[in-house]
Amino acid sequence: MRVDVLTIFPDYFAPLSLSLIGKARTTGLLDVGVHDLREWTHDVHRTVDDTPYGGGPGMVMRPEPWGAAFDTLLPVPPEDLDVAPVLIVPTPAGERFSQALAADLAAEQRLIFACGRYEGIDQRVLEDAATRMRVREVSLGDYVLFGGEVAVLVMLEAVVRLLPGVIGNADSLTEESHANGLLEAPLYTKPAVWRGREVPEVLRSGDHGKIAKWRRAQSLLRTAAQRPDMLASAAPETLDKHDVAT
Ligand code: 6GU
Repeated sequence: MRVDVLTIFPDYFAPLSLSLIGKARTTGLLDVGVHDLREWTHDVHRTVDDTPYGGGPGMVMRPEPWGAAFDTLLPVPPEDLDVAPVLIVPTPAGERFSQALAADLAAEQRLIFACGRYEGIDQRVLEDAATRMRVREVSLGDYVLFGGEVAVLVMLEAVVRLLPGVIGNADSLTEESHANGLLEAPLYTKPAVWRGREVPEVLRSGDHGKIAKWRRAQSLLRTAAQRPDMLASAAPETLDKHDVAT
């Protein structure tokens, strides 16, 4: 997968050299380019923002540097939008990011992230980009960040770990929270007793059928306690006959 990030703070992306994302890059599973948007300014102050038309607080990102940057990253407009990159614009005004969206993005060849700062980006940038890319405005949740940079780190981590070959044991991806519409059961490791607290006996029983049932019950209880919204909106097949007490 090829990923380009446009930002006025490239230093935010130093962590992309660490840990498993760094390894995905050195092994060639992931190719990342981080670009300073100010490279596409021409004035002495390298201006990227201006006051909002119609008034209001703060500043808005001017369209010209973005347009020039997209022209550089995508010099030939794709024949077909289906094979065009996906442009992701992090904004609290976007659709909610989710494991399902991460999985969709992990199936793409090329992603471009456009990190807004200040109050946001001139909307014409997104309209113009949509003639050459599949544009998605994406929000992490109902709170406001200074800019899109940290949100891009979050989204990239969720996407990259789904790329084939990045996580050694693919079972990790199917067992985890949000993989199946429920939260994962609690986890335990050695020692069997720690500060007087015992690991649940069933997990040490070696009875894989009992263990699976216990984990399923714990998943349901935890989801009901922490995320009742997930149970309320669960597809019927998320819950099944195994969940009826016997
Ligand atoms: Cl994706 N970007 C910004 N700037 N703020 C946010 C967000 C994204 N998601 C929640 N708040």
